[in-house]
Amino acid sequence: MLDSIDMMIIRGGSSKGIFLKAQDLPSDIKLRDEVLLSIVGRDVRQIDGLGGAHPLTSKVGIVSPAKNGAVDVDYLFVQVVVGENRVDSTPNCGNILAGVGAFAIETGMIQISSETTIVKVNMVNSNKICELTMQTPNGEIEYEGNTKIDGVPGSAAAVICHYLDTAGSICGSLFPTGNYSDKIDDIEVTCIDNGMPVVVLKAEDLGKSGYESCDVLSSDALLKAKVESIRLKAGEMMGLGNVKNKVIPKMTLVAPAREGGNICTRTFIPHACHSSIGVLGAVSVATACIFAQTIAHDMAIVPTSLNKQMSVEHPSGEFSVELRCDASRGDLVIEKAGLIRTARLLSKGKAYYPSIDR
Ligand code: NQM
Repeated sequence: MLDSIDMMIIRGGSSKGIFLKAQDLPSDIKLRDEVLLSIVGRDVRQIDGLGGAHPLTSKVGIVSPAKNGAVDVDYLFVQVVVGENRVDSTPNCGNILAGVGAFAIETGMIQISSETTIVKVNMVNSNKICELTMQTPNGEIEYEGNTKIDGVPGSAAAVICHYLDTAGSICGSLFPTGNYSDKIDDIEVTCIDNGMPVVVLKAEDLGKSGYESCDVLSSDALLKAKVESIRLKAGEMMGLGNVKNKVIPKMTLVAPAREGGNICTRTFIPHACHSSIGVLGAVSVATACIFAQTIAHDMAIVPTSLNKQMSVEHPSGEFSVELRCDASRGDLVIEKAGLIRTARLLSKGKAYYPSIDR
């Protein structure tokens, strides 16, 4: 017998996810994860589920009215790990987050206020806050618009995202190993967490230019083995424990920008190469660039002003991040990260899945 659950499929930034209300899911986490696996798909093709058989289309956003009155909604991100019949809810996802405002408004959790509506989101994975400004003219959410983002065809209405205080989101501190750089497997790396735990490495240290296509990098077994060996050690050093079955830290190879940006990237998430770069991944890499002692700083172009506009080049274009910094207390502190995404409702209805004993 099949059970069913209300759901929406929403493109958030350059990812696509299934959005569910927390109240419709079992409160027991093991049961909840079984339901998610049955909805999204357990095998490598996700043939018996709604997922797209790729890390960027195998995602779930679970949303509920906020427990804490200072924000509007709580959002838990769950990555369904393609082909491994398991989920990982340790990382956050800034792309799926861009769809949370639409889901909250579409479900009536949030009322539209004026031409624009601000939705304050508590990101449950990291317990950090992001303010989303949604375009809501004429009393309804506007999906169409002129904003283009790399990795998504066409244009759509902007979702303006302001992340507050993301340093140490999962690892507890911005530089979780206590160092600006570390040597792992004889390679200098910077381990950072400004919203997403990321290990930054120079592409040249791995024998790469950093400008290779995603397909070339994803099919380079030797490179992937080297990167994974560093990742497993970095995970322990970043306080994440054994990360073999986790999708964090992400691994970003950097090289000097060559398309007018500030830094060029190729990111493994963590085993496949990302066709662009994740939102919070980009925030973390841009942050690594601005600290003088990291391995990325010398090859990056870093604005001198405290409002730093950083264009992070990636395999399908660039990702612009604005880092608002404060240096008044000596050390550089990043107060806010601003960026623009778009989102679109793709489908509304019910997902069906084989009954799971509650
Ligand atoms: O870093 C991909 C994506 C992401 C996550 C990943 C993301 C983020 O492109 O905030 O958005 O790193 O697995 O959606």
